[in-house]
Amino acid sequence: MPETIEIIQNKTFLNDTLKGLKSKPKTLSSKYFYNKRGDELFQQIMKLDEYYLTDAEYSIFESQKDNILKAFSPNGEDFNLVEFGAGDGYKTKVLLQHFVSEEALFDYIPIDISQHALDGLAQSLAQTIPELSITPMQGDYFQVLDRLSHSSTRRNVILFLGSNIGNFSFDQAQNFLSKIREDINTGDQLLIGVDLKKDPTKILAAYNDSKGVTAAFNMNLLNRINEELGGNFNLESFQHYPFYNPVTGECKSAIMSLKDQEVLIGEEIIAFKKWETMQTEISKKYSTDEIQELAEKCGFEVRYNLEDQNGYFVDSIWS
Ligand code: AVJ
Repeated sequence: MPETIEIIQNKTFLNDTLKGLKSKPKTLSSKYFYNKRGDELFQQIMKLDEYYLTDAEYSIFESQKDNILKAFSPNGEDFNLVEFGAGDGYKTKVLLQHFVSEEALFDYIPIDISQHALDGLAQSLAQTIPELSITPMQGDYFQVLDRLSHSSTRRNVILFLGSNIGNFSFDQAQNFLSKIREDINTGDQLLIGVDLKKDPTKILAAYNDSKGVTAAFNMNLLNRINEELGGNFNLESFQHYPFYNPVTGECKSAIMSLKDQEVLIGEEIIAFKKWETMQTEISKKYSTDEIQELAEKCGFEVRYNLEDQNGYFVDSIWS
């Protein structure tokens, strides 16, 4: 990456970080989790027994792939399959493989802010599903969507998987989905993966696994600040602290200070009280009624709710 871009990006990272740490209560943005180490740790999280979300959505795709294709293209119409934040495509491959073997007419358009992630995905798909027509697009979701809705007469089907919607509060989710609604055309559809409210112990375990992978993922933010912003966080005097509120469905990850201390970030000093927290992430869980409410508020109609056999997770198809 050219040096100037790197400096600009670090400037945004620095500004966001200082702004969050000067807020009350302190926050850090989850969007900075995903550097190289963060990507690796997230891959490990998806393989943990306690992190049930990935398996649940995978099994929904395995058992419902035919119904999903029929929902997207009831009479064999061609379509764009647009994925927001495609990542490694582990679950999406189940659908892609099936759609290709059914000779569905579609172009797979993964969108990601990371060109690195897109390159890896395109490469692995070229090997596993060589017949697939794929057009990766790097950039902001809405810019790409806007371009697609205006340039193509094809139906657009948007995938937003893995409970990524959970990183928004209800209001933020409503804003995000309303913006999608404004950008798309009639007949377009959305498939959105949502983690359901369930036994709080089960949810909390998914964000506080026994191997400490999620703790390392969360605390990696402090490493990143140390390395990229000249911080001096001592990781020993902070602790991963997730907590779940069954009323709001919000599982929040935080990092807690274990003593009164001061931390230097570049030229700035940030003071922490013992037991003070920095909220790093929200992973919101929904009931099916709340999914219905969200869809209606954003101008969508819920067509299908596809649940896994344990009732942990739902892939909701909207039009
Ligand atoms: C990728 C945002 C869906 O919130 O469950 C996993 C990220 N954080 N473990 C989630 C995550 C801690 C994950 N999402």
